[in-house]
Amino acid sequence: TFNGTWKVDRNDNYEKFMEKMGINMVKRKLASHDGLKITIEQNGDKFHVKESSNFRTLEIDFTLGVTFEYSLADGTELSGSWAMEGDMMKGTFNRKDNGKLLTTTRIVQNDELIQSYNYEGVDAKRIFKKD
Ligand code: MYR
Repeated sequence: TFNGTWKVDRNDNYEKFMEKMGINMVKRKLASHDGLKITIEQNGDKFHVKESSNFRTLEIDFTLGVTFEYSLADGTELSGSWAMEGDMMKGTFNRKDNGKLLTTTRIVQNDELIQSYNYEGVDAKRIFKKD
């Protein structure tokens, strides 16, 4: 289950990923130590996610398979949706500014939530532990 509060523990290739996204070095440095915490409440197809980091706090509701809008901390807007594939969440989003695809997955393994990201051929991961 994805339910619970998850705090980022470590990143894998996240700075390279952000560079590909066009985020400048100062912001990348800050973002790689953003203390991101996410609280996930799943009820069937419906999710409520609370996000908090050094940058902001926000709450978002979405339903699997239903398109919604999401803005990154730097203001970049995405539009897309999450789907469930087995025990993996698969997100398919497009940047609104250039139309390019950003894909992401979430899976819980060994008490860790692993979120992967892909943009323009660059893969990254953020690994979260139960808070
Ligand atoms: C959620 O489920 O937490 C809300 C929706 C998340 C949408 C996609 C997340 C992609 C985040 C990419 C971070 C990139 C930073 C450069």
